[in-house]
Amino acid sequence: IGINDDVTHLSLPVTKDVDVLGDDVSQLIFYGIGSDGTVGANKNTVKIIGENTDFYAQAYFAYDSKKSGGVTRSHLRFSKRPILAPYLVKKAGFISCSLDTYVEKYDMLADIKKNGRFLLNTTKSDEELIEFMPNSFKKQLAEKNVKLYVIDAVNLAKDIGLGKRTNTIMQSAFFKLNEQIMPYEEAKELMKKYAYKSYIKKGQAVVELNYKAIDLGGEGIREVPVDPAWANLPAEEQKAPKGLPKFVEGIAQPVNAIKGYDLPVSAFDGFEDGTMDNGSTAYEKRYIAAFVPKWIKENCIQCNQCSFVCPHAVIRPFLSTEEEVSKAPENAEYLAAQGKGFEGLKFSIVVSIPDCTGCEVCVNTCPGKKGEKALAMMPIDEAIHEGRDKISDYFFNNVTYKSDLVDIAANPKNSQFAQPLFEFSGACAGCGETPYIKLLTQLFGEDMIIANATGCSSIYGGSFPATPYTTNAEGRGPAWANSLFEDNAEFGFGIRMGTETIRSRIGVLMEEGLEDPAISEEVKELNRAWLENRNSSLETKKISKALIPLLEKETAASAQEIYKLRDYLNKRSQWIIGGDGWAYDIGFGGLDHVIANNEDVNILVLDTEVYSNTGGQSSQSSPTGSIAKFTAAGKHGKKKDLAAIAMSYGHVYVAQISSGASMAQMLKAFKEAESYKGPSVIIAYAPCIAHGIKGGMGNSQRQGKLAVESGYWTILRYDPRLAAEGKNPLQIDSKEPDWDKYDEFLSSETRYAQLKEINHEEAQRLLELNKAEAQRRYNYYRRLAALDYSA
Ligand SMILES: Cc1ncc(C[n+]2csc(CCOP(=O)(O)OP(=O)(O)O)c2C)c(N)n1
Ligand code: SF4
Ligand code: SF4
Ligand code: SF4
Repeated sequence: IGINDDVTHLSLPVTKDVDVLGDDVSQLIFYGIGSDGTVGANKNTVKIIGENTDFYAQAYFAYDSKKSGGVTRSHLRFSKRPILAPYLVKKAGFISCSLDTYVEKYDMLADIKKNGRFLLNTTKSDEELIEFMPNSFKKQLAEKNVKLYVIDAVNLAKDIGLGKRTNTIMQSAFFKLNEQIMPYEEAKELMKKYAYKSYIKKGQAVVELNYKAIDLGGEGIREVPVDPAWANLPAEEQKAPKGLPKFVEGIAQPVNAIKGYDLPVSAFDGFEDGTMDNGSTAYEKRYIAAFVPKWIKENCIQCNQCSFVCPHAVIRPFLSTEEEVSKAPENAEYLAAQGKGFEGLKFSIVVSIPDCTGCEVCVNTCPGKKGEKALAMMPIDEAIHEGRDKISDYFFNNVTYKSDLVDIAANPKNSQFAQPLFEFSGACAGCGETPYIKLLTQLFGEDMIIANATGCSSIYGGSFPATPYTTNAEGRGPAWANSLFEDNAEFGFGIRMGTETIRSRIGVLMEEGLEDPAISEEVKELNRAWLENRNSSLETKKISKALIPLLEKETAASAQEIYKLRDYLNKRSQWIIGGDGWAYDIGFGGLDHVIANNEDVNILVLDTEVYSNTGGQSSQSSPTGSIAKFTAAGKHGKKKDLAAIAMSYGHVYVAQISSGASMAQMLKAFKEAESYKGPSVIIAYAPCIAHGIKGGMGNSQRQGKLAVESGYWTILRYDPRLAAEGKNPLQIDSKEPDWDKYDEFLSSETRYAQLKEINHEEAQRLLELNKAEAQRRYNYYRRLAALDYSA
């Protein structure tokens, strides 16, 4: 324990670790990718060894705060004597690493013993690997006389049909290389026994796949000879890019390299209050995907759907001018841009290779041409080899966004020409929540203030030192803060009241200015325009642009005060965001109180139908029969109808949306909610890893579509402005459901499909109730939508 306090000089010096454990203690570290199952496999390993040998076991798991795709470290010890040592392993005899790009990112060998063994999962050949490993890594391998083993678990898993799950293969490889703990054949039998327990709920087929993975893990290892001459390699030049923001260089990068512990107190100078620089995720460059999409331009219809659905804002359409084309890397690809106003521009779909999670949502959504998709996955090594990361670097940093050429809010295609001000978040690959937030920032990001409830959206939204909320070329972007789980609606409401109080002060000053002969006529004209259009984002944006430079020259006290308050001239777009655990349950009282008031706030509920962030506990949004934590045998109660509750007020704008079902309806709902001068509630169906979608999260958008087609989820909009015109305010936007597809939907998600296995007798009854409830809700909306409002 210690602290390097170079500010108050009250340091507690950090002493060197002392390792008092003998060589008879096996000390191991496993580097994994968040949600790849490494931690789960290690917990299993601890059970296997702890329960079946006379070894004592110690395990400690360290994570970052990415929802998935971050780095996990499992610190394990096994010994015949009781283990009296702090948890973090500092002298490992064996280190396993599930992702080869970590070799460049983390100083993993700092913690390996002399003569230790290092196991790496890589698709690279020996030659490619030797070329790829940085000198500092090779040098340590040679100096510490480490034995280097590799296994291509990625392709082994793919070949046997396990997709991206490499954890069991890596676990088996670990046992093969650590027979000092247990003979491999015995370990193999035990691994199979424990795999059966872990996976039988998912069916015998999954169990069999894991058996195969266990067999392959022992067979697929090869040793890569370490050249003793590597010890003499010169350390590589530090390639740190120039001009990085102070926050990124001084804090974010060391923390991301797992060197945050070494930071002195002075590194936090200027950041003492916990604020972060915007857009820090753009500097992470995680390279976590094994496969990334490539654009097949011949099949592209320039629809921008890939960009719309990408949960990570990684794939984007760019429009290049001739000049931008001339400066681009040679192998950049283009089509002639289609669309009014795009004459002379070139269209490209570009994937930011280092930020891609490989979720495949874009590929699965791409309509392509005549049945041929315009996107296909390719190995990331190949993409890098072809220089695709350099191309994306050029586009993302040098080609400007041409959003002013179109009305970005007119349709989903246009919306994607706007810069997302929420990018590269640490949400799970394929997350169903993030496309909603991304689109909001494309539409309103410049003037947005977000109050965020605790939940997944607060973790991927801002976990120190990473925030995906970023700024545009003019330095404008969303302001974001997280208060508590239980008070978020009130928190956002309070921010709105605060900003409006300041804007009211501007109004008073402008009224005063109109009477002041010292103020120019030009300024007065703009003051009048502002007073008339104070609540229009479009108009206030235009007015402030013209007014601010003029105010700078005015000497009157009122004008100077307005100049000081200039950040508040634009209408603010106040958003209150959170999950269903917040909105339906713990923050419901506050949400209800806020919508009962007639303030102009917009509430977005990211409805995963469970408390996703804490591992999938049941909420009032979870439907009957769904399996979640606390309802392991299927939920008996009903799903709350939040939309109906909100509609019952009459003055609240309400929408239910599902991006997979209708991008256009989702866009419409966002626009209407923002323009409505009262409270708005949008409930967004968000597929989540907690649902156990068959085929994985690459199908999240397809699932959102099926949910609506089958009647499981109804998309609708309730606009009180229509009632004022004598029209029915409620419109159901989905077609009459095809109820025959209902079972197809339920069977395609483990949260329902499993019920038949674990609660067979109840399954039919509960799932029928689930469907009956969906039908009741749909019929209720239909009746509401048919009411006559003309009288
Ligand atoms: C008062 C309180 N209770 C519990 C928690 C722990 N907690 C943090 S996030 C979360 C779940 C959030 O679920 P939800 O609102 O559905 O959002 P999601 O994670 O699904 O996006 C819980 C229970 C907390 N932070 N505060
Ligand atoms: S694979 Fe996923 S993260 Fe990568 S570009 Fe496609 S949708 Fe985005
Ligand atoms: S979704 Fe497919 S067709 Fe549409 S723009 Fe993207 S790559 Fe082109
Ligand atoms: S909502 Fe689900 S998929 Fe998205 S980040 Fe949270 S746990 Fe992952």
